[in-house]
Amino acid sequence: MALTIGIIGLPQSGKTSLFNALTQAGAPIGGYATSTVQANVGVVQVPDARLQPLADIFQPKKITPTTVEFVDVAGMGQASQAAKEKKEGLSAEFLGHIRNADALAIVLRTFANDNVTHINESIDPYRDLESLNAELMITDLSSVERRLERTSRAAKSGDKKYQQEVEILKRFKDALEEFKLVKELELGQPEHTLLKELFLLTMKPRMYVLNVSESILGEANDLLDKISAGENVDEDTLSAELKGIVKVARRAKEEGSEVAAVSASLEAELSELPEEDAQEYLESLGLPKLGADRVIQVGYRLLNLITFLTAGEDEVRAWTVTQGAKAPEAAGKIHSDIERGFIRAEVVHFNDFIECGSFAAATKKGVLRLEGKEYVVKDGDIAHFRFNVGK
Ligand SMILES: Nc1nc2c(ncn2[C@@H]2O[C@H](COP(=O)(O)OP(=O)(O)OP(=O)(O)O)[C@@H](O)[C@H]2O)c(=O)[nH]1
Ligand SMILES: [Mg+2]
Repeated sequence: MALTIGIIGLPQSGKTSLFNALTQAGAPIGGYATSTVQANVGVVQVPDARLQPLADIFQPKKITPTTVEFVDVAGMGQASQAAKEKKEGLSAEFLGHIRNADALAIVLRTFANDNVTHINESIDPYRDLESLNAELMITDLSSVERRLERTSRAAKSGDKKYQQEVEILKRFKDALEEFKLVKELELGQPEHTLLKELFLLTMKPRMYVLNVSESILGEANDLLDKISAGENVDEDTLSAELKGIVKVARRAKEEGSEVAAVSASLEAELSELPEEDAQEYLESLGLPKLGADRVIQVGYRLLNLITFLTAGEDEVRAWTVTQGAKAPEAAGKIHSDIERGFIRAEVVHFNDFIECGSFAAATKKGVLRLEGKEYVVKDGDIAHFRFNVGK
């Protein structure tokens, strides 16, 4: 189960640069609006500050972080004229890459660079976001309308199930026509069931990645922090770019999306250096730690994922489960046999473990517990599963 984050945005917004910063894949970037047609796919390790302290204790042969996959696709805003006239939205090829993404990272150009064409001519990340949203909404609208046509026909038989579906689809249609994201609606169980089949783009959890010039990266991050903390921001004194950032951040807060600022080209260059050198260079510029790491971590959170750990002399390892997963499901990530033969889990939270320094000390202190099938795994749990496959 590779969880995937789709990187989308207008042409020349820095998607491939971000992809390279994230994956260190060195995919070719374009200085001209010819847009990547082929998708770039890469798997990245999720940085986790808990792995090293555990490794210091266990001295394992191997340290294995958990991973997320990123897909970098062609720029949007270039839907063929024919498709636009028919109001079909995005091309089938583009959709093929993005329909199955579990979340979206939406890259918004906020850097000035006279050598790089901007299809909307000026720097305005909020306007660009609106135009991207419009395309996503038109695409969703066409999926919803097609389904509505089919369901309406079926509902004529008087079947209650279809009638309810028609009601739901109409609600989606109205929302999209009013320029709302489907994810902004209040959704109950019947809606969620239907949404599983519709793969709507405006339903996906999203993160806005403001791709800023390195000269304003520090300020951009300060602003994002202030807005997320609900502090006041005096907009009058801000430059046009920073105003744009504030608008995007407010919108993100309102709709429950995440937001991050990076300098994609700087980070793509830095990703080719050894990590320590990159970190040192950033510090010499007075910049915070790598934004790419933040994008990975935020993406991971967006997907509603949590990490549990296993630790021993062979390996210290991070594993991914969905929030709410119970102990046997977590065990199944390691091996299906362990899920099948699950007996109990020995669980100690990372923080407690680090205080104790060993499993023996944790047991003595009573922070290492035995948990059963119904135990809901928490982020940062260190687990050891007892199982019996002989059954
Ligand atoms: N100054 C500056 N230039 C950038 C930044 N990010 C990207 N660029 C430049 O913008 C151009 C386009 O970057 P890409 O990463 O190829 O953008 P893209 O969104 O993948 O472009 P398409 O795939 O063609 O849609 C390249 O010349 C990059 O060097 C940035 O943060 N600052
Ligand atoms: Mg590209």
